[in-house]
Amino acid sequence: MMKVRNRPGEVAAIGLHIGIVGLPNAGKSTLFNALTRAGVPAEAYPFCTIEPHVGVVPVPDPRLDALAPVFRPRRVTPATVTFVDIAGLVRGASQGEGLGNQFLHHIREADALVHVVRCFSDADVGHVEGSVDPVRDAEIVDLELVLADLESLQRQHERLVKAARGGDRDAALRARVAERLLEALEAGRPARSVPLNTDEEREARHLHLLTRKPVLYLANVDEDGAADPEASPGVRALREYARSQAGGEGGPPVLALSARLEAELAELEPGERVEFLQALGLSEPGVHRLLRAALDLLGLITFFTGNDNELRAWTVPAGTPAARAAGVVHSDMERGFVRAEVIPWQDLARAGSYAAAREKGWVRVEGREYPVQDGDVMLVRFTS
Ligand SMILES: Nc1nc2c(ncn2[C@@H]2O[C@H](COP(=O)(O)OP(=O)(O)OP(=O)(O)O)[C@@H](O)[C@H]2O)c(=O)[nH]1
Ligand SMILES: [Mg+2]
Repeated sequence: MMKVRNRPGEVAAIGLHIGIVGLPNAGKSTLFNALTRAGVPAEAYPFCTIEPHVGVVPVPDPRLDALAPVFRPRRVTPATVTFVDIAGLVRGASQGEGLGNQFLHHIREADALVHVVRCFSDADVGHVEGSVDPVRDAEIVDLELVLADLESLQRQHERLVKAARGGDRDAALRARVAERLLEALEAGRPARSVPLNTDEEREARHLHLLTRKPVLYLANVDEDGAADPEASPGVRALREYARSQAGGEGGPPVLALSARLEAELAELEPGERVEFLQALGLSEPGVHRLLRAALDLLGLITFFTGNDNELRAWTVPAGTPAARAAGVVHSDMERGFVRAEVIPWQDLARAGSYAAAREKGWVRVEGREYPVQDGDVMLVRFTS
């Protein structure tokens, strides 16, 4: 599977890969279905999902609609996010309880995690812990991830110390980073809570820790609470819990939606969907918010390329220089990069055509080091 390297210095590939985690019956498969409409069975019994299901989801982007009349392209290609629906995890998963080991294997490959937390109350849907308590549930899953990292990092640390004694300088730095991360994990805190500089971060990346991956808590609320999820005490408690992980300020984002409602919405025709949303007092499907939040979570921005054949959205880490961004489109474009002609999407949409935009002086010429901005439309001049 293609991976995004979430750093300006590294090559970004096309899709990013998000693992959906949470307790059994939290609504992971239901959310996955809403995202992908793949029709994965979502049943009211635990461990319905045994093999991970992978779905590539286009990111709806109104900016593409605004740009389409400029290019009148044969096809429009949105950015995509790949979701992986994973079997539920229970207490003791890090020790191999439930489907623990398989579960952990699948999330090691993810670039980020969406942690689904049950906030809905439904007597027909069983709860492995016997009651609905979002913060307790989130803590169970988070603790299993910390324990899994602890075990893996202790093993890696031993090896690194040996290698460092043998004179391996890189191993020595990595071992020092591992020690700082171990300290946090031993205190029950996720590895992401440890601030690292760029060099240390590179070393940490090689340790493949689950709790160093960016995470978003997805509060799965009751259908009738979907219009005003902030009113739900569970959602408020979950926000408090997320904030507390960063010492009261910031912390992982929390997003609320009703997975079941979203899955129902996904079944409707576009026209019906708009009516249904209006009737519910919602301006857009919650999964659209989730997709945008997923891009944010990985620090990704979107830029556009267009001609009469294809109008396309691309995602790269914020701060990516123009030449490297061009390389995401085609490696020849990076190798032979001469310059980029850049215009913000609103300006191009307003001008109506490249020619008109050029006449107005709205198209800028940028060099290889120009950091691409979210919403830029880029025309790359290159020699092949
Ligand atoms: N009332 C209500 N029920 C929901 C909601 N989301 C999911 N459910 C129900 O909860 C049950 C379990 O949902 P799944 O999506 O299969 O849960 P899961 O997290 O994938 O579970 P495992 O695969 O066993 O880990 C199903 O019967 C869903 O219909 C919701 O927002 N409201
Ligand atoms: Mg499932």
